[in-house]
Amino acid sequence: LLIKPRFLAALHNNEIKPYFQPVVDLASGGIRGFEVLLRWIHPQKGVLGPSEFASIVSDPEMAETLTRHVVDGALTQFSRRSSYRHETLALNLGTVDLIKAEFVFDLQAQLAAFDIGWHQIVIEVTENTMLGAINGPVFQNLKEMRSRGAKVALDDFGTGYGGLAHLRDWPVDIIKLDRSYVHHASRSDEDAIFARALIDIARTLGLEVIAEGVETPETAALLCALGCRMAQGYLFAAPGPIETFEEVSGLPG
Ligand code: G
Ligand code: G
Ligand code: NA
Ligand code: MN
Repeated sequence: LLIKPRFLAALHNNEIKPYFQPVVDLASGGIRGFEVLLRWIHPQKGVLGPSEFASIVSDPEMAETLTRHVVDGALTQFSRRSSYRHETLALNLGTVDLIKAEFVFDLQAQLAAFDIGWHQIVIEVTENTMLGAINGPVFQNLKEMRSRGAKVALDDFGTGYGGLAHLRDWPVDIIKLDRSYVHHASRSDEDAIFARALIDIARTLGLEVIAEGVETPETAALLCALGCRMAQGYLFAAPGPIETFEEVSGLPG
């Protein structure tokens, strides 16, 4: 009950920040873009992720303020990079964000203010968001953003129900291979079968694949061999303030 006023104070005190994690080309190790991850830099508890204040993230009233703050901060910081025009920016959005009729209109204004193109934007949604969205306003907004050049990524692919069956009909361009499959993949041939199958399905459907949670060079090499081109993970960089990545040019890969 006390979390809302505490959270509003945190917003006011600038404790709520966008962190960034590089999305890397597995073959070259170069940065292709960033995923924005919400963080609460709590003065007592340290750096908190959204799962530690999930009730706020999914609250319709709070989400509006929060998303505006995080997206605005992310676009501001991203657009200060000298190389930003050649990079993508992935935003995690929930049903509460995407269901608003004016969502695309608002984001259009924010992008224009920072001279960022729709083709640079990736909208990350979960299977649950998609399952609840079929042919409703969330679908309409995703389709509208795709028609303007944005891409839609299905997050945590392989962990939900029904994702596989619906994949062909959903307005999706990218699947993000969940890190549970990625971690297992380098342990044994048997475990790699699932990663291989999911990558093959995605490629057959003409979708890009981004592997999440790549922590070792062995995993990176295996994913590359399986035909996955892009990845994120601690091997390359943990999420952090965007200044962290200003000088990075030769990541391992
Ligand atoms: O940051 P962490 O690795 O704990 O992320 C947990 C999940 O929270 C991620 O899967 C991501 O999809 C989601 N998430 C991160 N930032 C945001 C945000 O700004 N808004 C929403 N709705 N979800 C987010
Ligand atoms: O829900 P989503 O998949 O968008 O969230 C990504 C989460 O995964 C973030 O909270 C981020 O901190 C975490 N993460 C990013 N890279 C790695 C990694 O290499 N290993 C692990 N275990 N977690 C990671
Ligand atoms: Na995500
Ligand atoms: Mn994910």
